[in-house]
Amino acid sequence: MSYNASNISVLEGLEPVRSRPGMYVGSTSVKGLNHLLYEILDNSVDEHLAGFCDKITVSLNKDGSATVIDNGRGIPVDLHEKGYPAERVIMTTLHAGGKFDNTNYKTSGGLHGVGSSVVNALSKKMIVEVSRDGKVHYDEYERGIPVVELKEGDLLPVTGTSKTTGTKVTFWPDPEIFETVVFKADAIRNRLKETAYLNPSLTITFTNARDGKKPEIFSEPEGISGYVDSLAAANPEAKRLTETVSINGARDGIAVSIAFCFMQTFGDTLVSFCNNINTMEGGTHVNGFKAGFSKVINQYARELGNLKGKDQGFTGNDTRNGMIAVISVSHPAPRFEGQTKTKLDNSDVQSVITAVMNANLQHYFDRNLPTLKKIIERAEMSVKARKEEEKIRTSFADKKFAFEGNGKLARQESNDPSKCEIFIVEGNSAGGTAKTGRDRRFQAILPIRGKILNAEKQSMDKIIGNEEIKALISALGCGFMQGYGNDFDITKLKYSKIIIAADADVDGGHISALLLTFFFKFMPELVYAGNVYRAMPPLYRVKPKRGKTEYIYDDKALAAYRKAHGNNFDIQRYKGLGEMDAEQLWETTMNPATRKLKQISVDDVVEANNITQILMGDTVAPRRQYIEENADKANVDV
Ligand code: 1YM
Repeated sequence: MSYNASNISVLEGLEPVRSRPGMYVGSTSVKGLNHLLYEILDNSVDEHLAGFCDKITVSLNKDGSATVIDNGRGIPVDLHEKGYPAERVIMTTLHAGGKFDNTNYKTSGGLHGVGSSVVNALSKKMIVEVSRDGKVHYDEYERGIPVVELKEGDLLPVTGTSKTTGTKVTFWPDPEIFETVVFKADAIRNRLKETAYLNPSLTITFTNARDGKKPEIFSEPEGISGYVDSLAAANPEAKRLTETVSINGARDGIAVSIAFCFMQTFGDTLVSFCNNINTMEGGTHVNGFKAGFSKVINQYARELGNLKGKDQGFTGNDTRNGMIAVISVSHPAPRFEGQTKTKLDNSDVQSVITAVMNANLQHYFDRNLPTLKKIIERAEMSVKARKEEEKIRTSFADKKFAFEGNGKLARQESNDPSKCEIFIVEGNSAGGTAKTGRDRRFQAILPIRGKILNAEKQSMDKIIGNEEIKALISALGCGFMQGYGNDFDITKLKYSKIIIAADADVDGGHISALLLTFFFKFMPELVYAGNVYRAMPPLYRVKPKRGKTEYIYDDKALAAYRKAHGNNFDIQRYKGLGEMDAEQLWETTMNPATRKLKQISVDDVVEANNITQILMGDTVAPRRQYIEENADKANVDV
């Protein structure tokens, strides 16, 4: 490849991306890798939002590349003012500004094609094929550098004819940049499904050539109300109390879509988006929704006489007990804040939502009184339940000391939370070994027995009545939130690391999935703040005839070890933590100098939630399939 003048400027242009990839795609782990695909996808979704595309195809190919195809207008290929085809400028300029900086352009979080150049820079190879004006225009890059040489004024080579228009991008992520170049298909699948719900007139086809299954088609004409229905259906044990209500409105250039229903469950499930970005941490749209909803319900309750003169009104939580809601807003200039930059910050959104709720929700309830009455009944029950809970809570607080004293929690000596860790250890025998093996100066051990309750499904009193959960909440010292009387306070947390130590098998994976679900539901801040970890115990212990014992943490490492040592070694497979003696457990899993920990992120929780749903749901087939598919894996990575 020769470096002409344009190549050099390209190199300079994309250089920052290659030298600091984390700045542009978050990380060089599998998360950053998936992010590459989302950047390209977002450009196609933007084209859909602009009104020109209704089909997107995403494929994970056998050769490790990924392809995204849309049937939009096709990226412009005419000569840009710099004398090169617009496509080339878009793919090689970090902040494609000027002509392309169209601020009226609706966006799905992608930055008007800005993301494409980042993907280009971080790909070993990328091919762009644009169908436009009856032709297929071709361009190709390696690590961001054009392979097709163009002189100033040249157009892209034409490789064929086409009756349709659209863009096809295929890229091979660069193994020099990423720790792994194997996309996480489940996360991509979830993302595509979510995108389909948020864009009801879009059809997305997903092919994962690696699993040999048929392509999946995601088309959700019901939009977010279909999303609410699918969340409701994910909990088949729970009875539905109302149909799904849709509220739509727009004010001051901010569009609002809300769908909700009520189930006979405890607490609420709110899923929110701004410009198609999942706002995991909520924000002004969620606050506006909560305030608006509570206000409308309280007003009606007084009008209808359910609340009388001096009665205290329903709390927001009372009015949302059992609610599943999806809130989606689009904003011309969204700002995000929070630990993971997924909390909407624009204050104008709050008043717009409250206003839309006031007008449109009343309009709905005036015509659907039975639904309103069910919701008010539910709120009344919630008030009763809340008072009961408060009683349980007080007695629970009184008994706190008793749990600590019941011999389960092995406390550490230090009282400095920043230095202390707690291991939540599955099984009494492993718990005993961990108590012996630990460094008691700063490590506490909490053994838990069997499977804790599924925090997604169980009612509040069952959860706080569960011995394992009581011991856990009590040990952490920071209270817990959700539901009634929120006393969560992260500053009271007694440990800086909460480490889940479960067996490296399907059951262990399940138990950590349940614990993660519990943490996220009742102490989400701990996850956001990065306090929750999973211990990564080894799968094997190997000892050659001559030479020292080593621990092996995954099957890939074992294969490498076999290559190096032939079959001349003894091998012990650990089926569970309980098979290690105290010294081994310390060395492999607990000693900060030698152990491996995985910090739990919000993404892990999302996945854990999916797994818990598969494993705990009523439907047997997906559960059996999951267990069968994972039975051979000693380590289910949740
Ligand atoms: C598989 C990835 O990038 N599709 C795509 C991108 C663009 C357009 C159409 C497009 C936009 C506009 C006009 C416009 C992009 N255009 C630009 C830029 N799919 C994919 N489809 N014509 C076509 O925004 O006015 C950047 S991306 F910069 F030209 F606007």
